[in-house]
This record gives sequence, C-alpha cells and structure tokens, in this order.
Amino acid sequence: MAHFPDTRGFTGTLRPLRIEGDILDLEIEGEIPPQLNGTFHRVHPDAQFPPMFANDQFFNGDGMVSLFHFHDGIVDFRQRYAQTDKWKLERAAGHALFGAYRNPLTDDPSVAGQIRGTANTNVMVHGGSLYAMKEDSPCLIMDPLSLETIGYTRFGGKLRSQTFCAHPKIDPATGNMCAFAYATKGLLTRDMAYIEIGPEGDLVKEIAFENPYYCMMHDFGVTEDYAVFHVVPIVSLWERLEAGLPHFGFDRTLPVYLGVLPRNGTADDIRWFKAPETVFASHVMNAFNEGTKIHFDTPVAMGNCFPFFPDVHGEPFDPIAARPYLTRWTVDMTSNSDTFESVVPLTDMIGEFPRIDDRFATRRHHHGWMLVMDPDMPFEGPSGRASGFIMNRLGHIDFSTGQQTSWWAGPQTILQEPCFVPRTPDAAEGDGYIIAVADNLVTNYSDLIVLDARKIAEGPIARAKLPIRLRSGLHGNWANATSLAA
Ligand code: V55
Ligand code: FE
Repeated sequence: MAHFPDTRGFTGTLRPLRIEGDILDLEIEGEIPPQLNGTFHRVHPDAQFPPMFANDQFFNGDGMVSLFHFHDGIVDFRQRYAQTDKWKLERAAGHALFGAYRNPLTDDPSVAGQIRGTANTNVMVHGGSLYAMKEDSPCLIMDPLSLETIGYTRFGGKLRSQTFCAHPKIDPATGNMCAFAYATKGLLTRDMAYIEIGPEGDLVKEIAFENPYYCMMHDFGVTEDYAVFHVVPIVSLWERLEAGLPHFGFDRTLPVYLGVLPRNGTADDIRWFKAPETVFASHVMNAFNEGTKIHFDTPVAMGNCFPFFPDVHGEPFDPIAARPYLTRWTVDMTSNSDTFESVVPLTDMIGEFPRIDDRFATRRHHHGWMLVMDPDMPFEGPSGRASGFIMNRLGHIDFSTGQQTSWWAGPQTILQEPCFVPRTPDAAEGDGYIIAVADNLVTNYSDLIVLDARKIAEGPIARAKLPIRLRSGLHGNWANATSLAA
C-alpha cells in the first residue's frame, strides 16, 4: 500500500503523478500551426513507489517521459515511465530498493552493483532513437513514438565511461551529438570524458581527462572548436555518504573554473581558467568561439541555487543570492593569464532554463529564451514551493539589438523549460515557435503552449490542453518528423 511522505516534496503541487497513458487529439485552444510536424519530448521525476527516506529529494524520482506528437494541426499525448534497471527491479519487488540520491550505501543489499540511474533529466532524439538521460548513469534508449524502453547503451560496448551527461548538444555542422561524462570511473571520481556520437548513433570520440575536483558537472558548452566545462563547487565526499548527508553540498571556499578542451585535441591541451569569484552556475545557453576567444553564456547566481544541497560550512540558504542572471564569461586560449578575460552581465531578468535556436548551437547566437522569475507579480498558487522559484514569465533576448521582452503567464501559472521550433527547416535564426508546458497551480491543469518566438509578449497563439497537471519537469526537445524517420 503506497504511502508517500507527508512532506512538501510529495504533497500539494509536488504530489506524485505516476500516470502512464495516451490521449489522442488533445483539446486545442487557438490554432496549432499546421507546419508544426514532429515531436516534443520532455521528462519529470516521478517516484514509482514511495521512497525509502521521507527526505528523499526531487532529483531522485523515476523519469516519466511525456510525448507531444504534432501532426496536421493535431497534438497527441503519450506518457510512459523510462524503464530503467532501477525501475524494473523495484517494479518486480513492488517497493523501493534504491535509497537516497546518489548514495548507494543506502540501497537494499539485493541491488548492490546495479545501475542506479533514473533517466529523469533530459530526453532527446538522435539517430532515430530517444535518449533518456541522467548524469550519474549510462544513457537509456527508448522508442521516440511508442516510448517503449529499449535499454541502457554503451554504444556497442565502445564507450568506456560508466556515465553519460544529461545535456548533450547537436553540432549542426557534423550532426554529431556532443556530450560529456563525469565520475566516468566510478562514484565521486574526478575522471571525465568528452564524447561525440555520430548521426547514426555510433561513438566517434571519447577524450578522457580529469577535472580539478569532483563536483556536479551538470551542463557544458560546445563551440565549433572547443568543449567548455564550468566547474562550480557543488561537491561531495565518501564521508558525506557514510554520514547520510545529501550527496552534494556547496563549498564557497573552492574556486570556479572554466575548462577548455580543443575538440580535436587531447587531455594535455585543456586549459583551466579561474573565475574572479566563486559563484553558482548550472545551465548553459550556448557557447561560441571567435578564433581562440571563447564566449560562454550561463545564468550566474552569487550564491547556491540548490537549498537541498546545503552549504558545507553551514551558511544558511539565501534566496536572494540564489537568483540567477544570464552572464557572458569570456576566456582566451592564447592568453598568458589563467583567469577569465571578462564577465559581462547580459540581462537584469532573473532567469534560468536558457535555450537558443538549436540549429545555431556552437556558433554566435542572436536569440535566446529562458524562464524568468518576476517577484513583483501577484501569485495565487500555493506558496512555499520546494524550489522557492516561481517561474512566471517567459523571456526573450535579441542579442543583435539588445532588446529584451517577456510574457507574464498570469497569477496562477508557472512555466516549464521552453523549447524553440523553427517555422520551416531553413527559416532564419529565431523565426519559429516557442513551446512550453504551463502548469496552472490553481485549476491543476497543464497546457502545452505555443508562442511566436519573436513575439512572445503577445502570449500563446495556441494551447494543447491536458486534463491533468504534469509534475514540474526538467528538460525536453523538439524533433522534426523527418528526423524520426531516420
Ligand atoms: C539537476 C537535475 C538532476 C540531477 C542533477 O540541475 C542536476 C539539475 C533531475 O536530476 O541529478
Ligand atoms: Fe539541466
């Protein structure tokens, strides 16, 4: 008999959903542009069974994958669990067997040595397969349309890394998926790898290297010539796991680095540039290089953004310092100095979940979108959400003109990560649509909203309406119908 913890992480707006199913032909408000032909996959953590510990955290839930299939102005919805090894073992047992987030010392002994991944962080189509990813584990392969799980892949046994990141990018020049991995040789190790997967899903590159210290390596940047790794002190130690502390904690006494690896180089070619001060950064909007000069756009906060990964020195969580602002970090591979060349704030919008028109990844981007928190707008939803962030606006920056626009989702709604869809395959950069899941926390329904990407202030042109509210999610991606046939 399931009984979830009576805590904020499992009740109210974070009540588990656990619904798998299909809805053919969602109710539409407005009109879905008929040229939207393809799929939007996104994922949220959603524990299959009550967790072993009442203080279980959000990032530990089993991956629940949603598919919005757009065709002929119609949107079909499908939702399935990513059937990880963990999910299957727990399904067979009828209860949780894996314990705390990234702490195998808390697992039931019957699952010792099993892959602990939840595939709950990102989903992306590549080479006709759906990659469901969690950064502590190998990549899980699913069927993009049926959402059937095929299983973990090591790319024909060729990938040496035990893990695969949740934030790969597609290089538009080669069609390669550029990825990385950390803790490649085991939990808490400093071993990393830069990885490229060819358009057919074949491993074409794996460059092993070490990072300055073990930390959460959640995202990275890829330019035409370089892979760029931001090292932020969200750290861990075996002693923490033995003591039953959260896997990660924030350590402000450690430096922030930007590591730059030439994509055609070796581990010996990496340079680590030190940031002027220790700050927090998680997601990367995009990176690009002009010769040896590398620009890296990331939302930067003065303090820790993760209250559930508390400061290792006991500093209290500061919600104001946790506000991120998109910032451009620049380093130069030919510089004699091991520090950043510049740190330039790009906006005064408080924002995270940055995205670009992915067809322009690795090159200078002229458009970016992100979720924005506007604390000055009224909010009618239940207060005290676990993350403390109420992402009530969608923001757009036109980097050519510097113009910033945004759309407020209203007092009842929070937004999930936006995704850009080009109007046509060869449309100009930024000419297309933004799609995003919008959760109404009062009516408890979610809509998939569609906006004109260059006119977001006008609000949605269409909504595909779900008869349920989805759980807060992480990441998702669009795939054209043609790439599904690949
Ligand atoms: C993040 C999300 C994760 C995770 C590590 O910053 C970092 C997001 C959903 O899981 O395990
Ligand atoms: Fe992420």
